Amino acid sequence: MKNKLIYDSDVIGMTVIMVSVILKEHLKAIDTELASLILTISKTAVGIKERLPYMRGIAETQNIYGELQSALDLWTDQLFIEEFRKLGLVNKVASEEQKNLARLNDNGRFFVTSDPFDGSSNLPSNNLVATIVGVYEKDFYTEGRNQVAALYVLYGPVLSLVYTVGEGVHEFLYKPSKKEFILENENKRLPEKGKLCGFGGSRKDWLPPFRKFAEELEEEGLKVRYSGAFAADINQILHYGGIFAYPALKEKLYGKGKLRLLFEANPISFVMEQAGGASSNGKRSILEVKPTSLDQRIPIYVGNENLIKRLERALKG
Ligand code: AFP
Repeated sequence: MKNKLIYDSDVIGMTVIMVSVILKEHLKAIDTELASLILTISKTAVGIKERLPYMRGIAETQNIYGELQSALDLWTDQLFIEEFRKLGLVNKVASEEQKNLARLNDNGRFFVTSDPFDGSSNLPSNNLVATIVGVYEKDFYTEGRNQVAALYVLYGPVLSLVYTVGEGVHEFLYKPSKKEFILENENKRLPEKGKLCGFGGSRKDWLPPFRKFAEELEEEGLKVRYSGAFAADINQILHYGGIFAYPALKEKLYGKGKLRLLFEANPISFVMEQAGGASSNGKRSILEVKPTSLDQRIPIYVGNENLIKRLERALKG
């Protein structure tokens, strides 16, 4: 029983002995500066979760994509940037909510991409929201494969954090009584057989090959679940297997896809590939695409490898 902690020991009078690993301990296995960065994000997320109920308004400003921002989009963005500044390890931050890069420390080692508040249109209906972060060294203008870490936080019924540093995917749940993120799943893998599918956009705007593919999956019994927050949709694919897509739509809408390569697609694809899944822009892995601009959008398909391969064949025609 050495190194094992007693955890939740008073369940109906029984003593339950479980290994309880906190995030800080788990991060001891990785580079110390990267560990500090991930810990900073986790602590900031706890503060955000606490403030969520009080900050649900619209800010009446627009982000770089012309979308109306919520108060939380702006506040979380500023908060993460401030915390990164204090940490001193971050060189620049590229954020979905900022027109320009935030230049924090010329000597900082990390280049951070952030969608600080993913799924803000879920606020009025009280559905899930999230934070998505990608971490690079040297530059943002490189393939997603070169990320040194990626993670997302879900502000769900339980605050959760899923991270990878390129050696598997680990999921933590926040336990308020302990004020700690506790390891829930180490080296989490997608289940071999996928159960779910979730597709963004409207069926009428999908291109015919994708529409046919989606209908085939539904006929084969994959259940449709779509939340409107990318990280939340991905988390259910991580747990139940299947495929998520925000496909290319008819040209006038999102011919080049809706989701953002740097802020959303790259970090999530890194996590999914590390969990044994695959990602694609319809032709090749998202992680092989070199960005040409910070605000680049991309069609995205992620999930079980067999489904992604099949999708690529279906789109080829
Ligand atoms: P917001 O953060 O602006 O709500 O956008 C969320 C998002 O980028 C992504 O998280 C969702 O998968 C997708 O947009 C939802 O788009 P639809 O509203 O078209 O379903």
